[in-house]
Amino acid sequence: MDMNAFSLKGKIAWITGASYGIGFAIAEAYAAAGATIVFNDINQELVDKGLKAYGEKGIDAKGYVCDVTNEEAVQALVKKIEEEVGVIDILVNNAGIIRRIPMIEMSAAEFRKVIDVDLNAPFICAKAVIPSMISKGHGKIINICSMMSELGRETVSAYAAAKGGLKMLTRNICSEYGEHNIQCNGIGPGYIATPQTAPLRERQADGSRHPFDQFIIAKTPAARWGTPEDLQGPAVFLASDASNFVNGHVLYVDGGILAYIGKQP
Ligand code: NAP
Ligand code: GCO
Repeated sequence: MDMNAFSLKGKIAWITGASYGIGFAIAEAYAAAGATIVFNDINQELVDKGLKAYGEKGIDAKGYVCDVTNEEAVQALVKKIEEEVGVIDILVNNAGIIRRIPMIEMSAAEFRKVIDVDLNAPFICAKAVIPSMISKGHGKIINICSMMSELGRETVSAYAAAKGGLKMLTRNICSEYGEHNIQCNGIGPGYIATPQTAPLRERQADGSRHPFDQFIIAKTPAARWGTPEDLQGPAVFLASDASNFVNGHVLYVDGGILAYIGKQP
């Protein structure tokens, strides 16, 4: 086998919401594999934060302000990227939000906001890049799914509905555009230590671990939270030619959570 199949040399990768966290880690890995990095975030402050962070890693990333829920803005951004950088070969739909609210206390507006960012926006961004991928004869779309693409839990109804939908959007893009040599797959991270999960890991007043932290440790065979770096290898694989016959799949990178009933208390 030619191990260059795992290289991203000469490829342009757009990772949404990638100023920090999982998106940043994936972009860092893609740069190491040879890709040109393009990212966006919701405001200039975050984009500047990202540009500084990429620069400190020696990565010449291109950063843009764009709200991925705004189809007009996304269409304009893709056109600008194609003019300034080139045609996008790899799209990672990473931008996301979560609102942890019991369903009967959640407003419809709050529910819609989560669906808008976590499901509608991946549709909008994929729709914006697919035509040029078809013209170019290849493309990779990677949707960042979740344990909640498979499981529910209290207070995350909107997020689970969105991430479950994102799994099916992944399968549908595969179905509709696979004949154009476009592969659309998902990554389903387990519980990863990022700002998004920080509230679930906060130390208690007495210095003990957060109950949810202890719960996740007991539910994970690896007996630890994941790190954004744990996602880098799977993300490079799904963006590379090494996965050209992998399509419509969600690769769970969860330390074994989905396979495990959990350690007896
Ligand atoms: P994060 O810390 O919340 O980062 C998400 C990024 O997306 C932030 O920079 C955020 O900006 C940005 N964003 C939010 N709304 C946006 C919009 N409308 N337009 C553009 N950018 C927007 O999340 P993370 O933990 O790195 O997770 C990244 C992805 O992985 C998300 O899709 C999340 O659902 C998923 N995920 C996370 C975990 C985990 O355990 N951390 C596990 C499974 C899946 P702001 O900072 O302004 O919000
Ligand atoms: C939560 C967490 C999870 C993680 C991730 C798990 O409140 O349960 O935020 O949803 O973010 O999605 O895969």
